[in-house]
Amino acid sequence: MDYEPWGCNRLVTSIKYIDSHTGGEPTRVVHSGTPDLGNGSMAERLEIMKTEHDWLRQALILEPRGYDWLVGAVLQTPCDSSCAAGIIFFNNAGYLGMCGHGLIGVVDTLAFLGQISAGEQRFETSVGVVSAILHEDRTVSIKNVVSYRYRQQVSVDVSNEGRVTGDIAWGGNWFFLVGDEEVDPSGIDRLLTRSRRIMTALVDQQIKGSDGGKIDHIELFGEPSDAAKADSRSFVLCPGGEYDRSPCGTGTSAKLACLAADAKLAPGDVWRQESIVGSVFEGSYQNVTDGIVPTIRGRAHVTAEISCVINDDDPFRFGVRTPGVE
Ligand code: PYC
Repeated sequence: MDYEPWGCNRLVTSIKYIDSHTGGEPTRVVHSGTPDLGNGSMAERLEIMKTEHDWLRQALILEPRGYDWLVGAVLQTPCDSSCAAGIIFFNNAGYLGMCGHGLIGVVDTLAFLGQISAGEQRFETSVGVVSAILHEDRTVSIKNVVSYRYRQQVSVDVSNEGRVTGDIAWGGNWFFLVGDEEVDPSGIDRLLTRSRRIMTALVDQQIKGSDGGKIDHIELFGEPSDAAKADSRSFVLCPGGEYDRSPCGTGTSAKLACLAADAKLAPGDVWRQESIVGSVFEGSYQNVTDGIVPTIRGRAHVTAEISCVINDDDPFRFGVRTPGVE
C-alpha cells in the first residue's frame, strides 16, 4: 500500500476487483492485493479472513462501495495445484460455503483476465472441490458439491403467515424449499416479507440443517413465466435479507436434490430454473451414494474493473453498518 497526496491522504491499496453479474446477480471477484490468509485449506483461510480481516469483506460489500445483494469472492492460490484457484465467498451477512452464480462469475472473470480459456477447471472452496467448464459460447457449467435432501415436508408456524411446509436440502448452503407459491416479479415486496418471516420462524423454532447449521436461504417455487422457457420460477432469500436476482446455483442444486429424491427428474435430464428477474439456469444431476452431484449451467457478464481506494479520512472507508445487522 502507498500514500499519495491527493488534497487529503489517499491510501491507494493494491486491492483490485472485477464486477460481473450472473443472470442479474452480481459477483465482485478480488483478484489481487488481499491480505495473507496463510496456506491452509479454504475453510481455514476463511476462518482467518473472518477473525482477522473481516474489514475486507465489510469494505467491499457494505455501502457505499457495495450493496446488500452483492456476493464477494476472494481468489487464493490453491493447496492442490490441479485446481485453478481457491475461492472464499462472502456477502453482507458473513461467509458462504459455496456460491453457484458466484462460481460462474469467477470463471468468466478469470477468462476476462486471460487466465483461463475454454475447458474444465477445478476450484477449492471452503466446502470442498468443485469444477466448472467454460464453454465456447461463454456459458459456464459448474459441477457442485454433493447435494441432498435432509428432511421432507417439515411444517413451521410462521407469524402472520400461518403454517408453512417445505423440504430442507443442502446444495452447498442450507435451503428451505416451499412449493406451490405465487412467484411473480410484481409481488417482490410480499415475497421478501414472507420469506424473511419463514427464515425467522426456522431460527426461532430451532429447525436446522443436518450439521446444526442455520438454514439461511429460503426458496419459494411457482409456475414459470413461460413453460417454453423454464420448468419453474423461484424466489430465493439470501442470508443478509436480500433476494437472489439469479435462479441461485446452490438453490437450484438443492431443488435438484429434492426432485431426485421424489423421482420427479431422472439423472441427466435437464431442469430449467427461472429466477424472479427472468434469467434461467439449466440443471441436471448424477447419482452418488450420499446424494447427487448437480451440474448448473449459466452465463456471466463482466461489468467493471476496479482499483480500491481506501481514504484515511473517510469515516465509512470500511462500510456503513446496517442498523441491527452484526
Ligand atoms: O448462486 O449459489 C448461489 C447463490 C448463493 C447466494 C447467492 N447466490
